Amino acid sequence: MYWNEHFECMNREELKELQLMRLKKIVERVFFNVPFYRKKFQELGVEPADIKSLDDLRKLPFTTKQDLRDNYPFGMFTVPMSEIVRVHASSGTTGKPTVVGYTREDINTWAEVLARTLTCGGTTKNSVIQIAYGYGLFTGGLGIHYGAERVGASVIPMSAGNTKRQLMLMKDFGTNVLACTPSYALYLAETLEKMDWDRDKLKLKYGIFGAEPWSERMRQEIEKRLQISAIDIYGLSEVIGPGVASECQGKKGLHIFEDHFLPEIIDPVTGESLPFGEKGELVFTTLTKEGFPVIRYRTRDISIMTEEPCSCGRTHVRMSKVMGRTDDMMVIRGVNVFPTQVEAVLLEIGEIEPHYLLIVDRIGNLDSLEIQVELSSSMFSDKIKGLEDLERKIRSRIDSTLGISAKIKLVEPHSLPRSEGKAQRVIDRRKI
Ligand code: DLL
Repeated sequence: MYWNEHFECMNREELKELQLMRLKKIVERVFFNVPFYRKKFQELGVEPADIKSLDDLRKLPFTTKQDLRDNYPFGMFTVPMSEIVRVHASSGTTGKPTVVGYTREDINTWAEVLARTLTCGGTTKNSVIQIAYGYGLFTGGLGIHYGAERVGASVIPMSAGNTKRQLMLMKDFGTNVLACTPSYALYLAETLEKMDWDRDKLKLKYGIFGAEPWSERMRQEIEKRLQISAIDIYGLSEVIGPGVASECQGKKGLHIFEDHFLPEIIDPVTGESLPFGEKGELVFTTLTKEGFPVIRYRTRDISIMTEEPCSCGRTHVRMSKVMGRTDDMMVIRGVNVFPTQVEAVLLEIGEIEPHYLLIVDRIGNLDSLEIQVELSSSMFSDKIKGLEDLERKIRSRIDSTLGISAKIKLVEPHSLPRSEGKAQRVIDRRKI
């Protein structure tokens, strides 16, 4: 079943024409409204009139998270703030978040691509959908919320957490679609088993899972334990949020909604475009966004694209499940975390050495983060009370800056391993 058959199943030649027309417009839009883009284009000697075919996309510069940081908070917007009706944010690589803005029309586009995504996953106007992605600056909760309303489903805006209550309402309200991160879905399954409920009390049929990497093995596990059909959905705040790509019930790759997002796979080292079938970094150009369009945004996510027709009839290209990252970003309980963010917090606090180790684990299907921090020699001889205060201070700063709770373990000076090359800052014990 399709949400918008006209666009989802468009003949590819026609689709390419539409993409080119939209690309020309968006290039003009950023060139004339965002000084950052104009300068970058001029440095490369390109201007909007040079875009005559889709291949000319390669003449355009890439955009990175660092560029967004340099233009923090609203420097990349193409409209005045009076036209922006919503702002979201995701983790930056250090202290400041990456900020994205939407016009009213962008919210409309977002609801459209999410209506497609949810329909791919089995949601209809008769569904009762429980949204257990976080609501707030994170794009997951509100993004999917608008899509679900567009489809006409009955929406339960639960947000994340409160697991027993989630299950109680799931039973009482007859939820049949669950939208959350895959690790939270497993945690819900586990809690359900512990509560010794009869699974038949739940009407759950479909899962709409994403925002973090998960494997086929994990899918099988979730599908078996919750007795549902689970699809993978992909997106990132910089491009729009969830709604960039979605699996259909064929579950053989995620269809990228190409009438809105123009994808490329590049070699992350040389920046060369790679052909279909080759593994590389995903890059997106938004074709319709007004408030905050991006040109060739480097996602750092590794995937493979295929153009082969899909059994579902959608003509949009598919990307494989995300296979990794080209940087050191981790997703812990749905929150993007860069080791450099932790470092920035620690250095601000002082009293400790810039030696730290992040230990990520998955205990009972819940991600845990422990941060081991080396004390300075002077602090080491200090009183226990001082150390407890320090631990508390670090925990609360990490919580407020990264939006994630962590266990802090202060360790003796010189006790963390030193390295001669790249420091190993992360031990990830999760078996995804
Ligand atoms: O995670 C948007 C989203 C919300 C997607 C809900 C799906 C569902 P950010 O917080 O900006 O946006 O994080 C984006 O998360 O670059 C990937 O590294 C990772 N990611 C998102 N979806 C998937 C997925 C949202 N299905 C970053 N598989 C991306 C693997 C994913 N990684």
